Parts: sequence; structure tokens; C-alpha cells
Amino acid sequence: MRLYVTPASPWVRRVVVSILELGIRDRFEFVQTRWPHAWGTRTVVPHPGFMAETPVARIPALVTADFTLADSHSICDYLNGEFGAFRLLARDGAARWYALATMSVAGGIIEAQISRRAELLRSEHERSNDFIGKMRERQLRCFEALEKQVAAFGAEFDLAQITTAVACGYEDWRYGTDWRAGAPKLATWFDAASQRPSMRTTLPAETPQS
Ligand SMILES: N[C@@H](CCC(=O)N[C@@H](CS)C(=O)NCC(=O)O)C(=O)O
Repeated sequence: MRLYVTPASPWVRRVVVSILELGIRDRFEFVQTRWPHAWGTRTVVPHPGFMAETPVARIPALVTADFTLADSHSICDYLNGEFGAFRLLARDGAARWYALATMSVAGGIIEAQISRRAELLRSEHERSNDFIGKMRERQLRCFEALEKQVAAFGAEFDLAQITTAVACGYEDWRYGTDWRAGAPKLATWFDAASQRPSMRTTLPAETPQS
């Protein structure tokens, strides 16, 4: 199976950490993509053949022998059900809904992080500082909400924890450590989670532009 990736994308990292946690790395070919900064406002071609495989033209995208999954949610669902025996996310019941509740907040952070990034890539004249401020406020508010949930995190590094750790990691890397003041317990949890091999080998780095 082919997985389109970049080292900067938190959505990609969420999938790759899941793959590493499940111990199924050898089943995937990781295809690196390139994203000129124009991606924030224009259609770019990050890899030859990419657009033909996914009309959404975003990463991650997983191409299997039978179908293409064009976002991290469907890919993680596939990994969890096909290869994970539902270890990353309960198939049903209360455990599933609590995990989804955490994940929806952590995912809200990642969406805001990426929207803010795209806005920051616009020229100073085009950029909306109000929009950037709104995304930043959402990020900080959601980190404070996760601070209240971290005590209930279980022993398993499941998809809710993976998504949370990826959001924390991207924030540290791209926007700095302001979030830590409002979420000290979450920051301590994240520092420990960062020591896992799956997190250490997927540290964010700038995506090649050309
Ligand atoms: N909801 C999607 C979001 C994917 C996404 O926004 N990917 C970004 C990279 S982090 C992307 O490919 N952006 C390029 C674009 O929007 O043109 C997911 O879960 O995979």
C-alpha cells in the first residue's frame, strides 16, 4: 500500500504513529510529497500521479489495491479495524464515544493549526490577522479543555492519545510553547509520550517545497 506523506503534516503523523504503534510499517510504501508555499491559496501538484489517485489532493492519502482513503480519519479507521483488532479505538460502546470526544477536541486543534498555517503563507496584504487570532484562540482553548481530560487517559496509547500528542507536538514545533502555561498537566503527559519510539521517529520537519 502507498501512503502519501510529508514530514510537516500533523494529519500524516497521526497515521504514521498509528502504523508504528501497530507494528505494521513493512506493509506500507511511504511516498514523499513536495508542497510549494503556494499550497495555502492555490492548487499545487505535490507528486506526479497524486491528483489521479486522490481528487481531494490532500495528505495523508492511502492507496490500497482496492480503494483510496483520502483522509486520516478513514485511514486510521481502516488500520484499527483491519490490522489493529480495535486496539487504537474501541469498536463500539462508551469507550469509543469518550475517545471520539477527546479526539474531536485534539482534531479541532490540528484543523486550526493547519488553517492558521495556510493563512500565514498568504502575503501580509492578503492575510487576515483576525482569522489567525481566532485560530490561535481555538488552539489555546482546546489545549485547556484537554488539560481537564488528561487525568482520565488510560494506559493504552490509543488514537485519542496519538491525536492529542500530535497536536501538542505540532504546536511546540510550529507555534511555540505558549499552550503549556494553560495546560501544565497535559504538557507533562506529552513530554512522557514524546519518548515513545513512534513519536521520536516522526518528529515534524519542514516539507520540501520543490
Ligand atoms: N481532515 C483531513 C485533513 C488533511 C489535511 O488538511 N492535510 C493537509 C496537510 S496537513 C493538506 O494536505 N493540505 C493541502 C491542501 O489543503 O491543499 C485529514 O484528516 O486527513
